[in-house]
Amino acid sequence: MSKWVRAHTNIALIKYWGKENEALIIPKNNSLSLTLDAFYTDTKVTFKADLAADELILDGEKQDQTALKKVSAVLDLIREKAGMTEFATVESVNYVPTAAGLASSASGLAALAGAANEAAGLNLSSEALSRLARRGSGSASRSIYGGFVEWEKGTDDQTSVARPVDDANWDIGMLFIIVKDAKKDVSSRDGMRRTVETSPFYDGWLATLDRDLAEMKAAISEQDIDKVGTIAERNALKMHATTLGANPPFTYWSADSMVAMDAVRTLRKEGHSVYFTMDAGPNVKVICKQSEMKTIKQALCAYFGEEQIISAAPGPGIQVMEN
Ligand code: 2P0
Repeated sequence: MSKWVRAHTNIALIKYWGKENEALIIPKNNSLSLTLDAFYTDTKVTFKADLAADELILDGEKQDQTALKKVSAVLDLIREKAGMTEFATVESVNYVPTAAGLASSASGLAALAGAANEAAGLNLSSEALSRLARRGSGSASRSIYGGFVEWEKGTDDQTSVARPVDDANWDIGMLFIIVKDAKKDVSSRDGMRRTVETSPFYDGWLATLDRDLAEMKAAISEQDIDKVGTIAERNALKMHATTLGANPPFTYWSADSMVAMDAVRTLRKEGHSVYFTMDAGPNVKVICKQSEMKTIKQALCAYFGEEQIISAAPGPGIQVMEN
């Protein structure tokens, strides 16, 4: 039966950057993220006998073929499993502050996997949903679960799957700094491919990941925000360094990203537990204690407008909505 399914976004503390297998979206490395409550996507899938192709209606507007590509990749797998041939209407609503410029593929494709499962009546396990979401967008595999989640790279379609690590029910949260000059010249899909193929720094990145991951898991089990933040920050900087070595080189940073990173360093010198991470865009995410979030946000208002800073707490895994 068609039902609305909600999935929240996640931000990686150990980044996914590069694919071992492009067709199956099997990554080069394990990644580890925190699911957050501030941004989410609601999606409903309806299979219809009279459709000649899948259609995606996002925030009330019908999307073009490019946007449909990832969606149909997931729907094709569902049709195959269910032995169905009908195309589907996918209705999706993104709950992301307007013009935030935040990627919604993680929450979007996770919600789609859940909604397609409901519509086809497949009753798939969370693990199967994570695998399915992965085939739409790698980071979506992690948004099936709440709290801290690890996506194990695996070696094939079956073993490349995310699993919950910790419910994050402790004093940790994230502030999103939405920088004004948001631009995205290079999609994450193209960016990671170019980096794997051409950056001499890519092997260096891969070489240090086992250590970062092991230390991150230990820090999470100790609920030590300073260790979590230190490892996340250095991991993000290494990921972004690989893009500078690519040919042609590129960066996701803008001048405002550097202002934000510097502000975080200044606050840290003043004694706060604050650390940053960044993804395939210029926005900066600040890891801090939930109990200190108001103070940190206020301090960041010296550099950015209040409307540019959004607070987030750890969020839940996917949910089937009752109406
Ligand atoms: C992450 N990113 O771990 C990393 C960090 C961006 C930087 O996952 O090609 O949209 O669909 O698998 O999942 C963004 O990449 O890429 C991403 P595809 P995806 O969150």
